[in-house]
Amino acid sequence: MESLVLQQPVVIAGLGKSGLACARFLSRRSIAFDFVDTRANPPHLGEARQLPGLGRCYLGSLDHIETMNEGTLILSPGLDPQLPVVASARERGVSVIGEMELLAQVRQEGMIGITGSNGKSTVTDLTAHLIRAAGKSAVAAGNIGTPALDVVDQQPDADWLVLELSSFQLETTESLRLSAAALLNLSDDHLDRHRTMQRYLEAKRRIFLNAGHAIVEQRLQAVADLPSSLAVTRFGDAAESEFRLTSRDGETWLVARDKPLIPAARLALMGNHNALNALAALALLDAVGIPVDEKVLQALQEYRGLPHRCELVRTLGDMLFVNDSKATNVGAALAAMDGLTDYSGKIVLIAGGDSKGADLRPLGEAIRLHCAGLVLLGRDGEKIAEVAGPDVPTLRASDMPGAVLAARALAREEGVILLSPACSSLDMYENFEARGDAFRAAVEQLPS
Ligand code: UMA
Ligand code: ADP
Repeated sequence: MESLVLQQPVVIAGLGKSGLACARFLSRRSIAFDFVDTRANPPHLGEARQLPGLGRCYLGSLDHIETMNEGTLILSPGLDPQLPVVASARERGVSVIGEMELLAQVRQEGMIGITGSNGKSTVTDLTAHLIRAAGKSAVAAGNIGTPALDVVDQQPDADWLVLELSSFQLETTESLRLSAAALLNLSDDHLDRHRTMQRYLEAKRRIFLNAGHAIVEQRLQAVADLPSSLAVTRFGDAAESEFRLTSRDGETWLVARDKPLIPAARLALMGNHNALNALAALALLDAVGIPVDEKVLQALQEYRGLPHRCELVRTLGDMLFVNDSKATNVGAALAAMDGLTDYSGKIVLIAGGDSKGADLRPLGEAIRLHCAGLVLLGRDGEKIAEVAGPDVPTLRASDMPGAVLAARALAREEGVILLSPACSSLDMYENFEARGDAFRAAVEQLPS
């Protein structure tokens, strides 16, 4: 195993998935560490206590960080680097890093990174799937749920690590060397933490530090402010994009460098936003020298996507039930409504939850344009009712079975009942998966 030197003391802040992966990584390298967590009983305490190398666990507050005058603080993504206790440790000379910075110390090649407000998991998973179809080994990791530090040690021979990188992870990353890095899109999200869109963008742009090739949604090229030395491929629906959607004989096609690839209608994925995601994945392969050949295009068409992202869960007569529980921000819900072009005006939207301080007005416009009805569920439902206005037929529900029944009551004979909440689920559910599972269960209960 390579040698890794971290200045002692080493303290891991946060004992979630990422913190535990950092601990295992250090433990395997015989590097001593302590833990600190604001929670009295953080999720992975039991497992962490078994690890050789663990010193002490300081639980219930981050106060222990105040005793650090040197050393390394490994911050979990859920903790804000701007917290006063962290900022002052940095000022005292403590090195504040995150999981991806540790990854950068042990792997410098064969890595692709993907960030953006929406579509990261889909593009990450799809890119790994397409690389495998091209005959190379690839593992998806990072924010998608499998910590990168587990993967790098368990599958060191993988040709490619395809990393989903959140703004939270990028904030504490300096040296990651990505062969190709994609910025998919940018819309209002996580402003409760980043405060301004500018700071949110600054975090996302860090994906291009040291990158070999940038893949950027065409409209974002200007704001991404890329160094002129960096090779750039644009994707989007405008003519100047190297990877673009183009209308040919009334059909939308995916086109790469003027070569038509396949009609978008052949994708198993639903919605225009997913056709853009497909272009981003193809552009990433192209950027790292993997040819977009017949095998890759076949695998692209067969790819059905991840659960909870515009996932068709049932058809009843001419009524579709679509689970888009992962739409935890306004941009994602807009993409779902805009993307279901054949059903505009016939959508009954189930929305609400924790809106994370977002500007909901664009959601109101889309609801008025595309929806036959609106069902509100969760904390910020009334804020959505306000932006949608009085002309949209609206019902309120207190649980998911009630929401699905209310949506049916508002729906016409044909159309889509769409769970695309535009909000995080955490006011009512453990996570977006639990919310999506509750939707699926309620839909399955409906009599045929
Ligand atoms: N927390 C505390 N006290 C602490 C430390 C954390 O209350 O001392 C809270 C955080 O505020 C947060 C929760 O615990 O509400 C989880 O934070 P964490 O840093 O422990 O998270 P992990 O379990 O390590 O999971 C993280 C990512 N979570 C976050 O960024 C919040 C996971 O992304 C990721 O899959 C995992 O690492 C593996 O890399 C999840 C996520 O929600 C899916 N990401 C956000 C998003 O996609 O929008 C960015
Ligand atoms: P992320 O990992 O960035 O959260 P996901 O692939 O998990 O992205 O999708 C999250 C949500 O965003 C889903 O509701 C999905 O339908 C929607 N979505 C996916 N791709 C895009 C896109 N390119 N633009 C806007 N919304 C998207």
